[in-house]
Amino acid sequence: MTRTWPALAWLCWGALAQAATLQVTVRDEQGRPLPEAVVFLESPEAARAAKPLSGVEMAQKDKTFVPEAVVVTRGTSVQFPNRDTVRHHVYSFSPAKRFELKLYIGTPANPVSFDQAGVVVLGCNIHDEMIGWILVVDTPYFGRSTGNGQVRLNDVPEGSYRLRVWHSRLPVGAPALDLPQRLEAAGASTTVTLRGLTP
Ligand SMILES: [Cu+2]
Repeated sequence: MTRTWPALAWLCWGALAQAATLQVTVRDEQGRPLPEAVVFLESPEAARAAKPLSGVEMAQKDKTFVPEAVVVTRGTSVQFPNRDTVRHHVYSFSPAKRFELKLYIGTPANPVSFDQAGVVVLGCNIHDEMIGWILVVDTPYFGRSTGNGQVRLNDVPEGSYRLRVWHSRLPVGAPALDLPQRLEAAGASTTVTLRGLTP
């Protein structure tokens, strides 16, 4: 009889796990606040809680990707509307997603589905200067740092995570920073430094 208690206690604890807030400050190697860093929390539970996003676009306007970088959850389909009058030919050779959208104007009929977590670097066959990024994450807990280098992740269940930090100025192919992060109900705050950024 008493043997069932630990299991019951575990179930109750799971149901009562409280949502907490993680505050992250991201800095560059010189200690300056780093805007536009993507911060996300990974765990097996987070992967199970992640759902594909809807209505995500990576447009092209004035021969640039707009926005320059997009964060999506695994399984998200992304549209690539061309808002220029010239044709684009968007491709990626990244292991997380290889694809190409051959010369087109307007919006290609089929969105591109991103089913594997990782960094997808986008280019255009016609315009070499065009570069964009799609960061595919396997968690619903992500955010982007503002001008002061800060990110708040709200409503995250307490638990043990891997704190990941990525920026488009990391060298191509470099993995996101990866640190253990414990989150208690009272919340937590931490400061991380991203090294090796390109100018
Ligand atoms: Cu182009």
